[in-house]
Formats: sequence, C-alpha cells, structure tokens
Amino acid sequence: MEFELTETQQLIRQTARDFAVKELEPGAGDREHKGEYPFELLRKMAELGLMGINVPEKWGGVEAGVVAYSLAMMEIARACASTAVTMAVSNMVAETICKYGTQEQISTHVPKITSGEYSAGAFALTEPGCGSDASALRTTAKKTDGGWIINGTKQFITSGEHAGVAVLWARTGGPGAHGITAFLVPKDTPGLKIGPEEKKMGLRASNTVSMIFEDAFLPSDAILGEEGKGFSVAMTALDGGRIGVASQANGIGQAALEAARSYSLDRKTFGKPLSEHQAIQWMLADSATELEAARLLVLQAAYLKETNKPFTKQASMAKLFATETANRVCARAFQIHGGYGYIEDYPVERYLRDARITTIYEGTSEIQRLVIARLLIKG
Ligand code: COS
Repeated sequence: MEFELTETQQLIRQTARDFAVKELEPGAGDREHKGEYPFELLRKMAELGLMGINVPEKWGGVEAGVVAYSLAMMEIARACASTAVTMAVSNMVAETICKYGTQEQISTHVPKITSGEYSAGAFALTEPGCGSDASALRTTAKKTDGGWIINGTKQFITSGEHAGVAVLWARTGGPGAHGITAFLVPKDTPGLKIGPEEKKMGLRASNTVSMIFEDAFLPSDAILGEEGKGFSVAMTALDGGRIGVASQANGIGQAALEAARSYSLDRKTFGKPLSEHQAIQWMLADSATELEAARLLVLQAAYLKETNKPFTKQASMAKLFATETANRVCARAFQIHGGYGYIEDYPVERYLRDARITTIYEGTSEIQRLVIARLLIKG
C-alpha cells in the first residue's frame, strides 16, 4: 500500500494551491457575499489545466488522473467553494462527453471546456418535480425530421446560464430508467430559456438557474451515447461527480479547521488562549481526525476510479462521510468563534453555508446510503 503522491499529483496539487492562495482566497468572501460569478478566474483556472484534470491531453486536458483531480479540488474548495463547484461540474461534463461522445462531439465541445473558451459545462438532470428519484424525470424529447423537439424544465442547474454546453436528460421512451436519453445542448439553442438566478443560502459566486425548454430543436447527432441508455450515462457521471463533491466538502472542512485553529490561538478567555482549554482542544482534535478519515476515503474512491476498478460504493461512502464531516467540522469551527462566527467579518459563516449543500447535491446523504446498502446487500 502506497500513501506517497506521485510527482504529477504533487505538481497538480501545488499548482491548485498556489492559485487558490494567491488568486482565489483574497476575494472569495466578497464575491460570495455579492454573488459575483468569477468569469476571469475560471478562465485562468482553465489555462492552468484545472478544467480537464482527468481528460486526455489530445482534448486539451492534463490527463493527470482522478487522485490529482481530487487533490486539486480540495485546494480550490479550501479557498472558494463556489469556484470549486463550477470546476467540479465542468470536469464532470468534459469527462462524460469524452466517455460517451462521438469524435465529432468530443472535438466540438471538450477543448472549449478545458481551454476556458466555454466558461463552464452544465449537467441538466434534476427537475422541479424530481431530484433524488432521477428516473422519474418528465422532460420529453420527441422525434421529428432530422432531430428532436425538447419540452420541459430542468431545475437547480449549476452554471446553466454561462455554460457553453449542457448535458441534458430527457424522456424518449416509456416510463422508468430505460426511457431516458442523454443529449448535448449548446448554449443559445433556440427554444431554450434560462430562468432567473436562484438566491441561494451559500455558494453565491456560483450560478444556479432553471433551464426551460419550449419546443427546442436538437439535431439527431445531439444524442450522447445511445437512445434509451441515458440513465446509465447519468449514474456513471454521478459516481465520478460524487468524488468531486466529497473532495470539495473536505476542502471546505479543512478551511474551517484552519480558521478555528488560528482563532483559538488569538482569542483569550479566562486568562488563556482558547487553544489551551480542553473543550476547544477536543473539538479541534475531533475535526482533524474526521477530516483525515474522510480524505482517505475520498482518495481511495479516486484511486479505484483511476485504476478502472468498480468504485460506485466507495464514491458514495466517500461522499456520505466527507460531506457529513464537513458540516460537523464547520459547525464546531463556528462554535469556537462564538459571536464572531455569526458575522461576515470572519469566513466561518460562509464555510458553514457552503458546506450545507454538499450533503444534498449530487445525491443526498440518504441516496448515498441507499446506493451503499443496495451494493452491500447484493454482495
Ligand atoms: N452506474 C451505471 N449504471 C447504473 C448505476 C451506476 N452507478 N446505478 C444504476 N445504474 C443503472 C442500473 O444498472 C439500471 O440499469 P438496468 O436496468 O439496465 O440494469 C438502471 O440504471 C436503473 O437503476 P436503478 O433501478 O438502480 O434506478 P433507481 O430508479 O432505483 O435509482 C438511484 C437509483 C436512486 C441511485 C438514482 O436515481 C440516483 O442516484 N438518484 C440521485 C440523483 C442525483 O444524484 N441527483 C443529483 C443530480 S446533480 S445535482
């Protein structure tokens, strides 16, 4: 068993860390409070290779693998979780197009995601009436001359307004998982309207909108993968996406622990720094231990994916544990800050708000438990 990182993994992590510390972190709180989408920073991240870490070089990626991706995601999320979620979805979309797309589809879209020509990619699965029960989706794709007519609404779509391309799931057949097909939808497709930006509790420097399809036309070659096989495309993409969100959550948790540690050294109560009170020490120790355990689970899932082994269960375990851990760690960091945690001058209120969604998107904690239990029982 090998715990050392390769040179490439160290390089990617250092690149992400340097960028995060110098460029992302300084304005992260301000951007989040104002709800400013960071176009320019995202373009710079693409230039550094961060939008296609596990994408082949010939499509503009850096082909550094899933462990490197996970490490980079932790570094970016530690500085700015809003930017991290945009990066996570863009990487997931680029990988999904590489895995299921035709050469034409890959060459049309993937280099534009990895180069930053597209500000992001989007993943349009969730609908107003279905989130966890993804195979109940109701958006329809009806065959017409030379293509498909799409009708329906997608909800809570990260980067939906700014993405150059979205992967869309729509019903082409009967009910259930086998009636679903995946499509590629370029920005500005006629018949596609973008809803108003959601006013979110956290991650406000990321873009979340609905995508409304009203008789939108997609050509026949917009299908991603095979007709009727779209649900498996979504599930496979989400398995990988869950490693991304688990890494993001771990990064947020690390930021919260650092903030708590630093505050506990400065702030004095009862004649000594907080860090010398056992009640605080135990909170810090629990947070550090849980974050380390989460990190190992996440990197294990990343390693399994990277080495082409089954990783669905480990990705769900990593997502479940890392996101629940991040919430506990942020809550402790907040508690350690006392009243100062509650005001915007300190970053812990942002960490707490940003961490909250990680147990929900890309599959709730309850869905992760369902996936884990099903695979466990199946044996
Ligand atoms: N990889 C590949 N294929 C998968 C898969 C996976 N991880 N999981 C399921 N599938 C396939 C199954 O093999 C099955 O195909 P066959 O009938 O050909 O064997 C098909 O998909 C349907 O699977 P299943 O019966 O398990 O589907 P369910 O409707 O029970 O849904 C859950 C399964 C709940 C796991 C799924 O709907 C899910 O992940 N929901 C959460 C969605 C989510 O994360 N949304 C967030 C969106 S992004 S913010």
